[in-house]
Amino acid sequence: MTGERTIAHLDMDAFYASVELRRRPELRGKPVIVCGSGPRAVVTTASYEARRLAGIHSAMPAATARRRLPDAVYIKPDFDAYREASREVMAILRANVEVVEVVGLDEAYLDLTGLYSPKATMRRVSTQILETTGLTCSVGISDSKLLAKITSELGKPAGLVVLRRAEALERFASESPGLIPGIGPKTRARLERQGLSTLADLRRADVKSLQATFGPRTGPWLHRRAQLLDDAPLTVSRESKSHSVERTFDTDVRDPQRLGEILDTLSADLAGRLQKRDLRGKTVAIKVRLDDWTTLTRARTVPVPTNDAMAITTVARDLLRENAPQRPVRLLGVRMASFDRPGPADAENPTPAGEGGVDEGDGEAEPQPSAGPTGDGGAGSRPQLGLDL
Ligand code: DCP
Ligand code: MG
Repeated sequence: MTGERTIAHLDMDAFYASVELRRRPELRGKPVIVCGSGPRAVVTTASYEARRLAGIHSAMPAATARRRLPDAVYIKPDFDAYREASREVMAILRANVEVVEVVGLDEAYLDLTGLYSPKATMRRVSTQILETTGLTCSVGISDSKLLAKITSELGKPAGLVVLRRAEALERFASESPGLIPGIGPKTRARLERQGLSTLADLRRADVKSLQATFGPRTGPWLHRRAQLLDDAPLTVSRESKSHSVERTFDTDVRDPQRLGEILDTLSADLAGRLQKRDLRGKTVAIKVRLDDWTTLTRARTVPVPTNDAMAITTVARDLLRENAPQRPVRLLGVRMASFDRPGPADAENPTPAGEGGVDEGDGEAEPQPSAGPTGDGGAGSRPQLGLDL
């Protein structure tokens, strides 16, 4: 990538909680916590009031939240509502900006390179989101995905911050390296043991010694990240490249025959969508998430592009048979990719990136057991090993 880029990162504020408040405005101003009720439930979202009052945050055990803040309003997650709200938001982004990378349900990167006023564009987008959906978001504008993501945090909630790399280097010099998405507590601790406790320290560190300590990929990656350099391109959302349908069950399903029938239904649904768009694909994939959250995706390519329900479910059933789940299944999905012509960028079917991906299994709408840094652009520029993501 050459030349200066302008990238925005947009992240919805307290997303699930805000969607809940939209339909229950009488709760505004109260601490609101969205979480399940089971013994292992975690907080998915805490409203800013709950964060301020008691430091409640995503991924905290729900039991801890209830102990700290028994009088808060506790709401069970309603993923359909969050998906619907996400769809509205992402449609607005796509209507305003050509290159949009959706990450999960509540984040996106936008390429604003060459626009006359990136800030004015993003102000317009945020206003439109607020007017159309009643939800607020925060936006960071900078030179890369990495910096845009860090910058969007600075103005939360409802902020719009522009921060270019030169300023960022100064501003964050004495911050912990943990500020960088992808540098988790374990890496931070290792860095500290090397005497590298700030970004400035890390910036001055010799790349060879980082390499010796962290390995041939992670060492140079850390060195580059410390300079706040990142040239990862935007990955335009997958929905134009593939279509998928998936279903999370109310209770986990074990019976192979029942799973087969569900695949029939999902395949028929998918075929209908493809037919409506006159799309035929060659790669059929299934996604299986087990009750312990392990997620498996398997794909198979057929010789002739198809959008026929029978043809799809035959492949899907084969894939399931060959990869028979060893535990109860909580989610099943079917996906079609490798179309015979490029699909239209499709704001009607914004299966969020990462949801139902053929080759990835996170970025989900449902709470993750452990909340790692999200939206870092995935594989792009990040080493796969050595970091506690
Ligand atoms: N989420 C989740 N489990 C987590 C983290 C997040 O289910 N461990 C869900 C709920 C959040 C949504 O993803 O509402 C977006 O995550 P963010 O990290 O962007 O958090 P919020 O949007 O809630 O708050 P913020 O205003 O800090 O962005
Ligand atoms: Mg958010």
